[in-house]
Amino acid sequence: MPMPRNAPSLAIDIFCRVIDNYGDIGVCWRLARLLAHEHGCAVRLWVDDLASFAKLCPELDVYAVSQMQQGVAVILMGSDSIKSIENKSTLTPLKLDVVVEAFACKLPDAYIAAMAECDEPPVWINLEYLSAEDWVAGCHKLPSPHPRLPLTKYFFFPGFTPQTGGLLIEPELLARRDVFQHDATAQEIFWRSLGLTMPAADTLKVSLFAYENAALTSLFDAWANGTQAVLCLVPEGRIVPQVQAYFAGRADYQKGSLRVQILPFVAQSDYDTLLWACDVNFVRGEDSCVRAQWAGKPFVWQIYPQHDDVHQLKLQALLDLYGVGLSEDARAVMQSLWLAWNGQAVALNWANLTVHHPELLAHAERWSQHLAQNSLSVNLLDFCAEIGTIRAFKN
Ligand code: TRH
Repeated sequence: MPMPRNAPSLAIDIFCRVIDNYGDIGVCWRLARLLAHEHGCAVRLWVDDLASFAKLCPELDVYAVSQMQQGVAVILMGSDSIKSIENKSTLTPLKLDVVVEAFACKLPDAYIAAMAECDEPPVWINLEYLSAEDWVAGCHKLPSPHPRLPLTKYFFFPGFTPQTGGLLIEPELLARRDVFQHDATAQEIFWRSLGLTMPAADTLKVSLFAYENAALTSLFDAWANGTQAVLCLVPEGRIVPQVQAYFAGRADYQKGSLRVQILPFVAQSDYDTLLWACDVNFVRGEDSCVRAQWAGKPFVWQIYPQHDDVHQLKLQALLDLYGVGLSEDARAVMQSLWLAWNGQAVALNWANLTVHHPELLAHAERWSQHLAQNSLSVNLLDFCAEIGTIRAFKN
């Protein structure tokens, strides 16, 4: 476990309610570790679903009401912990500096009341979902005064431009990625850990983390019928039944040029290596989408579907931003592949991606370097300092 760079300076509570899948806890767990390890904060992560959390952090004790994990205090948000908040014994001794309410998950009423009674109430942040849409810059850092109590909540928006809160990134992440990508021995060890030998240099290696997807058959057909060998690695999850149906009982999961391997879901800190090792990554939701961008490889995003198709606007917004600097042809390839993978009536043309892969690869690397200038954890602590109600600040 990395050690904090300095002694703890800020006490921070993060609240997370798991709505669906792993994105909510994925973002909160990553933020919690960053604040603890890199900024020396004393972090408590309050979460209502330890079973989902344990998929990302296998060492977690799913029966413990409170426990330390990797330098973060993890507290189960259940009746017992709420009672202890009502006694105020949990809140006051820590002299909390910052409270992060992730994705408007709604803090317990007793906790809000206790915050209002503090001599110096903590800075209250609502960490929002990630979007590349233009309106985000205008809403980032907006205050929302509490209707009754002397408290103000601030909206904090992650994003891709300097006018937003940036993205979660660990220091040295890109350097570690580069070392791995230039180290054949480390790569061999990685492939062996999956029970595979290192694929031949001309094999296209793809990771595919996805929800159910109607375009899967076209994609697999394109790979199976193509001339290039494709090794597709599918982390355990919602798309697996479709993969099994595609191979219709063939245990070897091979068809033409395509070979598929299902992988066990790994700890969050290990998922990056899979993305670094592949030539193209299919990702979903929010956090895996960001990690694919740090991998510096071409990626295809399956966005979390929302009602009224509002997610399609978010999808297009990232496509527009990401596409700046690409040739028109390469941009069109990305556009059609992403739209086809997200249920729009567009033909899925894989061959075009292969043609433009070198350009897309160089672009992905540049994009990762560009985004890395804007760290969410640094921005978040700077913002708390700006508000000026806290006593000690980041390192
Ligand atoms: O699981 P998701 O689909 O989560 C979604 C989105 O976050 C969406 O925005 C949100 O509204 C919805 O949930 C409720 O996708 P996401 O965000 O990529 O989260 C997956 C997490 O799982 C991420 O932190 C990476 C991690 N992961 C592992 O730890 N190990 C693995 O093997 C894999 C494949 C992923």
